[in-house]
Amino acid sequence: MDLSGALQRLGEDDPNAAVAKAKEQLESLDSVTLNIAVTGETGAGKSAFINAFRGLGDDDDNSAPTGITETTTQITMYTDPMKSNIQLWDLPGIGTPKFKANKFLKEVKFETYDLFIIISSERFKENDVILAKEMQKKKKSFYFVRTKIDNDIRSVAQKRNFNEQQVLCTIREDCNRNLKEVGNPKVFLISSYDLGKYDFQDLVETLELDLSERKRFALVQAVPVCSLAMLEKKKEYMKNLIWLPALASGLVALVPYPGLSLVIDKTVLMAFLLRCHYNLGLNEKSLIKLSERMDKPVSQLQSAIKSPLTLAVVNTLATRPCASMTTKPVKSLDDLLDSKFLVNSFLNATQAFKATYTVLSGALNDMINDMRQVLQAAGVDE
Ligand SMILES: Nc1nc2c(ncn2[C@@H]2O[C@H](COP(=O)(O)OP(=O)(O)O)[C@@H](O)[C@H]2O)c(=O)[nH]1
Ligand SMILES: [Mg+2]
Repeated sequence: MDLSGALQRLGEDDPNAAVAKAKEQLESLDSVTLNIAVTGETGAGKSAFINAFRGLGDDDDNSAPTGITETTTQITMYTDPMKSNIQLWDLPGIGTPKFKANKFLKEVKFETYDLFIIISSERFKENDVILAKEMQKKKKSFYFVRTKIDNDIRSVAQKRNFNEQQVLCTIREDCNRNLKEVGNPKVFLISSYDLGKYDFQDLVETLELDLSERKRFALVQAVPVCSLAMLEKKKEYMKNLIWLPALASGLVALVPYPGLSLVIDKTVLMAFLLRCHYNLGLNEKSLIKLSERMDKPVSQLQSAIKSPLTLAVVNTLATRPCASMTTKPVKSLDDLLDSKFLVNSFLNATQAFKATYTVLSGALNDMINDMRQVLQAAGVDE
């Protein structure tokens, strides 16, 4: 995209106004909230699903307590400290004494949520059907998730003639049989302990289609990078965003004083790169989670990060130096960006936009490639 394309996209002729608008849009990305309600019987796997969605394990700080004896009787909201605009609500099941079926939706204030996820670890029951029908009446979006699929697979994996696809197909049919009254909805098969497998990607893609553009972005930004396919999805979203920081960083550039050449506002670029790095799961905390989940040393994952740019970003944020970085000095992000812009000032806004856009595209590609290597080093998708 070039400058005129970016201006067109914003619907703004005046470059100065466009820069301000681009900044505003960048900031507003995080102001849209997405409220996801998760309900189902006690023990169905609601809390584990919420933790997985937030990229947490069940034993992490701030994770939702899980376990057979851990009955959710209160509505609890969970969020990610870095993405607090995504709110996951752990709702008690419809059948618990506190929430009678017919009053359930009213009592949980159903208008609060963008969508409901109805979870079961077995067949869907009468309560699930009653709830879904109530939501249909109220034109509320809901999705059925059949969880703990890993258990189902494990229990039959030793059998002769084991065929995973066939097992999944049988579970799906079994679920559908009980949901006929709701009009044969799609059932998503999931393991909260391995979102990279089964239907999690499909669930995210289905939610995407049903959400508004801004909520869709919030969703994709929030989900953990659990597979190469999810990484590709995130890449598309981030790529489509580059024109915004490229434009917004021109604040200084586009209000030149006579005799003063144009400069680029690096703080905007850095903020964008840090956002990408976090969304792609390259941050320290995500890498540690991934290493635990895949049972690989975190140093092995960290040493898969090779590009100077990603290393600079990681280093800017790291609370302690990474093993892979102790051997060679890492350039600071600031210096690195300076070296990417061969000239520090530009004669016109079109040039400045083009240069910034190119630098950001390259940086995003570097980070994507690094994360791909990290996933491979972790053994994801094998
Ligand atoms: N194997 C496996 N166990 C799960 C999964 N989801 C939940 N569990 C287990 O099922 C039990 C109940 O889960 P929990 O999330 O506490 O259910 P909740 O009462 O609906 O919140 C816990 O012991 C979890 O560890 C899953 O996807 N796979
Ligand atoms: Mg629970």
